[in-house]
Amino acid sequence: MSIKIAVQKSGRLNEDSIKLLNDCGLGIRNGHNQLKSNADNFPVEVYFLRDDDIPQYVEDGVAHAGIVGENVVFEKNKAVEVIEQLGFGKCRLSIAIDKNDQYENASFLHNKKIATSYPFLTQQFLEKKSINAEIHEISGSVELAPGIGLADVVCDLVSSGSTLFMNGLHEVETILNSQAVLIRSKTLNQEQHDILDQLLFRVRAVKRAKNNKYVLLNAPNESLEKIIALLPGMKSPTVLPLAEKGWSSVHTVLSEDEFWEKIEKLKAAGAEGILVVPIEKMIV
Ligand code: PRT
Ligand code: ZN
Repeated sequence: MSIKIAVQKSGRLNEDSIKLLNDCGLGIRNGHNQLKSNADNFPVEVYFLRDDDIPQYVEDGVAHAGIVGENVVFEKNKAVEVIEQLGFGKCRLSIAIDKNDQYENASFLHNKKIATSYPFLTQQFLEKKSINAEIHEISGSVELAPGIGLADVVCDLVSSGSTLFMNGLHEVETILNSQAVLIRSKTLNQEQHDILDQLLFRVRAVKRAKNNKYVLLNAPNESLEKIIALLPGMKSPTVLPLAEKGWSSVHTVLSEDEFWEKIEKLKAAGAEGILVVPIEKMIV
C-alpha cells in the first residue's frame, strides 16, 4: 500500500515542493522528464503534473494528496481538503488599474472589463461587492491586456509587484492572499489516511524547524536570571557551567519572528559570543 502525491511538474512550486518532501526524508528525484518518482524510504509515489490539474486529480482520488497554490485550489473549487499551509509560493491575487486612474473603492469597477486567469475568484469578489463588470478570461500575460485595449483592469497574481509596475498598472485591491498548501482527497481509506498523517507529522516538524533557530550564548552568572527571563526554550533554556568560573553557557530555541528583537535584548542583558544554528527537524 502506498499513496500518490501530485506536485507541480515545472514552475514556481516544483523545487520547493520536492525539497519539502525530501526534507521529510522521502528521497524524491526531480521529475522534469518523468511522470512519476517513487520515494526511497516512504510508501509514496510522487506524480508530476500541471498545477491547474492537481485539484481535479485529488478530488477524483487519482492522487491522494497534492501540493498546489491556494489560488488554484480556491479557483478550481473542487471537493478537496486543505490540510496544511506550507509557507512557500506566497503571492496575492489583486486587482490592478492604470497608474493614472484614481480608485476609492470597488465601485470603480462598475461596467469595466476585467482581464484575469481567475474568473471564479474575480466573480466571487464582484458579487460580494455587488459590482457588475465583464470578466475576460485569458490564460497568460494578463498584465498586457489593458495596454492592448483588451480590458480596462486586471485581476492577477502579484508577488514583488514589478510586473504590474513595468506595465503601468497599480494594485488597488487584494482579493486573496495565497501560499502553497497540502491538499487531501476525501476518498482516502484508513490506511491511506494513516500514511498521510505520518507525512503531515514530518511536514510540521520541518516547518517548525525552519521557523526556529537554536541559540547558544555565554553569560556571566550574575546576568543569568535576567537572560533566562527573556528566553522561552522548548521547555526552558539549558544552562551549563563554562570552564571559566562565574560564567555559563545558555542554550535555547528562538522563533524567526522574535529573533532579532530578542538578540538585542540578550546583548543588553550581558550575553556574549552568541551563536545561531539552523535546526533540521523539530518535534515537540
Ligand atoms: O505549468 P503550470 O500550469 O504548472 O504552471 P503555471 O505557469 O500555471 O504556474 P507558475 O509556475 O507560474 O506558478 C505556480 C504557482 O506559484 C501559482 O499558482 C502561485 O500559487 C505561485 N506564485 C507565487 C506565483 C507567483 N508567486 C507569481 N508572482 N504565480 C505566478 N506569479 C506571476 C504572476 O502571474 C505575474 O505574471 O508572476 C508575475 C508577478 O510577479 P511579480 O513579482 O512581478 O509581482
Ligand atoms: Zn498552471
